[in-house]
Amino acid sequence: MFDDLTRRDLFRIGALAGAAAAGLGTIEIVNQAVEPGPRFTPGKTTGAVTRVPSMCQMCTTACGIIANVREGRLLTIEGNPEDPNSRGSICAKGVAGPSVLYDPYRLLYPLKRVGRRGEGRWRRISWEEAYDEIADRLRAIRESGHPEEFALQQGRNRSKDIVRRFLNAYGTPSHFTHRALCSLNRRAAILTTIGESDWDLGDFENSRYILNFGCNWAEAHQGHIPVATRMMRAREHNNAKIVTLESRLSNTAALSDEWFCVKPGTDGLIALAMSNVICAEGLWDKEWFDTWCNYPADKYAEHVRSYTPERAEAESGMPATAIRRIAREFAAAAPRCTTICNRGSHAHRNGFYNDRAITVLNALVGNMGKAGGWCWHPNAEWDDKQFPEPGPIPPKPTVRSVIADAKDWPLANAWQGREMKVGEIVYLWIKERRQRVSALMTYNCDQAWAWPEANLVRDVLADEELIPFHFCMDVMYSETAHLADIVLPWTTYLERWDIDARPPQGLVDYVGLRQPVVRPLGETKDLREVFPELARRIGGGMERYFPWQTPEEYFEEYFRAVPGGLSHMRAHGAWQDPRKRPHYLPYERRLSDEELAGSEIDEPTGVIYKGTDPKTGERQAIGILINGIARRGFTTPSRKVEVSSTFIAVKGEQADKRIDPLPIYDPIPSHSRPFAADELIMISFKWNVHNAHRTGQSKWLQEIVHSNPAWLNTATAAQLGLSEGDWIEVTSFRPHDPHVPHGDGSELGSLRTRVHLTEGVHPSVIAISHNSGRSHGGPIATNGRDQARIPAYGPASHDAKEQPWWAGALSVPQNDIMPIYPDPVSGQQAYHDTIVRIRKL
Ligand SMILES: Nc1nc2c(c(=O)[nH]1)N[C@H]1C(S)=C(S)[C@@H](COP(=O)(O)OP(=O)(O)OC[C@H]3O[C@@H](n4cnc5c(=O)[nH]c(N)nc54)[C@H](O)[C@@H]3O)O[C@H]1N2
Ligand SMILES: Nc1nc2c(c(=O)[nH]1)N[C@H]1C(S)=C(S)[C@@H](COP(=O)(O)OP(=O)(O)OC[C@H]3O[C@@H](n4cnc5c(=O)[nH]c(N)nc54)[C@H](O)[C@@H]3O)O[C@H]1N2
Ligand code: SF4
Ligand SMILES: [Mo]
Repeated sequence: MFDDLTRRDLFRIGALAGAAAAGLGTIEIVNQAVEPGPRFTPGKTTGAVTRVPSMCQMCTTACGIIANVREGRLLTIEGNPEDPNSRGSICAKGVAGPSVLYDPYRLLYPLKRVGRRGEGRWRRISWEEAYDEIADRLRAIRESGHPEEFALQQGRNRSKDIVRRFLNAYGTPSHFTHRALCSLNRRAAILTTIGESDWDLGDFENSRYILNFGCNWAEAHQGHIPVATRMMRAREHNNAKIVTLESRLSNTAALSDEWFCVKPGTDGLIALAMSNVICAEGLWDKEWFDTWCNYPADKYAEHVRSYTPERAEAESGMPATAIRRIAREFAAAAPRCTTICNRGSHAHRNGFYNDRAITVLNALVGNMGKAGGWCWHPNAEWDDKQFPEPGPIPPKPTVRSVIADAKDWPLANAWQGREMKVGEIVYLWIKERRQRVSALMTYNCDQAWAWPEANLVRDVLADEELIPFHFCMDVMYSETAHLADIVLPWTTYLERWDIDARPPQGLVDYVGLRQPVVRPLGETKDLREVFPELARRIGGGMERYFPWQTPEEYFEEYFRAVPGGLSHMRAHGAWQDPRKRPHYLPYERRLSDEELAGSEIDEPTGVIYKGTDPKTGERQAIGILINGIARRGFTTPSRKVEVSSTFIAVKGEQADKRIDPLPIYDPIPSHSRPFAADELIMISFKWNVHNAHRTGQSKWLQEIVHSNPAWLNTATAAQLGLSEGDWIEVTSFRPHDPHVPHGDGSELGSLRTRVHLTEGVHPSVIAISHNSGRSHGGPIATNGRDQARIPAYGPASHDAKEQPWWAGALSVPQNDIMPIYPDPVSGQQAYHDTIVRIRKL
């Protein structure tokens, strides 16, 4: 069943799985994107419609959009062809922006709680009153000499400059992020291996072979539309083959030429087995590996010898014959072949090693930095040297934060300036009183629903002793807002300003502008207004870092380097420097005489040093001598691809943990024993039409997907006597793992749900999507459950009395039974490793 399936088979199974409906949406959008649309005329008005370019933020991909606005009202949203990343395409979520902007259950006015925290009783207050109370609280904490006791919890924030500025000006390092819940392992693996970037950008459009380890690019991925459109072009123009390893028949699997249904947590083993085949059969680019890697190819061949395809088959379920065949095909397409991976491979207890193994698979075939190969760009956003943040810049805080430092995880904060933070332990550690939090601001985040052990998060947020003051800024009422003392109504992405850009799929960086396309509704405000005002009221010198009167003034300065400045950006939405070239083969660049002047060469290694690193005070490497030529090399300590990393081994020793310097397969302890018949591995996934909390209140998107039954394999269901739609109880367990907090194997919790039977999921897996189970936010988000009338809802909510037609549809909060489960090396939350037992009800 899970052997080599053809694409036709997959579409058939897709239809059986019921996944094809959403897949059709994806296919249409992708095809539509193949040819970019005509250049639009900036600011041109057709009839009474004005076209305003901006950037989407329905997910973090930040595609360029054009808003069609008539008489101050947003009508429709389409793609901006001038955005070099998304090139005129957007997805269903992007199109649904108006349903969020005009959601009747949006928060339009500030609120203060009356009664107990979490009781849900609110009084509408003025901004003046909100500012006064917040500023008084924050001033008192700052003046007490413990600024770290003010913490900010954020999620997928795209206004980093203003957040950083405020926290630094205040002097608090207690900045809690979502990074460890999201992409930490992938980033840590890439930084360890190539140094220069924490994000790989396969050159898909020019590729001939794409090997996908657990990335759902047709529905999710941080580069969703830019990646998906390039994949489809590669297929059309280069006859590229796409092979996907997935534990579930995602729409990406359905769009691939071949899909292999793998057991969770085994992608790294498969990559090592493929490496074994490539080495053993001499399919490698040995010369490239020996030139550019810090570990000899022959020794690597020895290292991977025990990872045989047969062993990988036994653990992953992917047939050894297929592992051999795919490895050969991948190597034959080199250098125009690349891997892609994401949370499917890395959001695991062993995810750091998995992604290291996948990354090094590319080095073996010598495709790194080459056209059609595995590429990257040093700027994951805009070029901050070309676009420096307008001064005055506040210094970094000098006090420490126990929680933000998270020293138990050696790689969490290993890279200066790229602090990963271990977000999933924050509320546990607050509960354990490892650090006092006197005031918490929640911004752009619904941690009470999106974080593992969401029950624990809610308990801690509700406890006024643990967190004496909590204010939350959000567009919509959320599970987290429900547990605040003050709620501030935030503008949507369609009413606010940002400088933004994402890792450039075309390998040339660019810069974009998010600008208000309509006036903010009600009394909503953005941080760019709120933080300067709070800084002025808190005083004590903070205010001097906010000299601008308006965001326009600030962005005039930020976009100075664009010819035409802010007005160009307002008219076009994006800009790319025409002098810049794609970041191919950066390591081969010859160092100039000027660069070499005053440098010294370390004879045994060939590393070229010049001056000292201002941050570390150590000698600064600038290049490497390769066959007598001084080249730039990789920006790792050895200036080569670090197949073996001393850096991580040392980091491990410092934290009393062993980290293997080489990519290895580290079996997940709780998966390595025989399972009882009712035991399964619970995984999570995302739908193309949802972006967690952000889209939960979009009527247009909820109409399409508003439920999350548990996917179960038909064969597994037959063994357990389950039929389609049956109710089950799912009980989860913490891992049996001394490296995990409270890793004693104990029971965590249960939820009741119904099963959806499909052949499109691994037999040992139960898959539940993260789009449902909301308990607050009005009837659209909660399938009719929440009828509370919050005094901050707009007048339109009074007309929205009718229930949505899907009221009562099944909707379960997966994170209530998801254990806190950090990868012991990095701190990445393992979202796909939980052992559960199921019982028919
Ligand atoms: N079970 C499970 N849990 C997961 C995941 C999973 O796959 N499964 N994924 C994890 C991942 S990868 C991440 S990054 C985190 C993300 O977790 P969050 O960062 O909490 O997720 P978001 O849905 O982006 O919601 C953030 C907040 O943004 C607000 N928001 C800001 N601006 C706007 C706007 O303009 N419009 C709208 N509609 N809302 C806005 C929303 O109201 C919301 O409160 O969740 C993690 N949690
Ligand atoms: N529509 C939509 N798009 C989004 C987001 C969203 O919420 N919705 N969120 C954005 C964010 S913040 C992120 S981090 C990205 C995440 O983007 P992705 O990582 O691409 O998406 P996920 O759904 O988190 O996980 C990918 C897939 O891994 C599969 N999987 C689980 N375990 C394994 C395994 O062991 N091996 C393999 N091969 N597959 C496995 C799951 O079935 C799932 O489909 O998406 C971004 N884009
Ligand atoms: S991929 Fe994300 S940023 Fe792009 S249009 Fe869709 S929701 Fe918006
Ligand atoms: Mo994420």
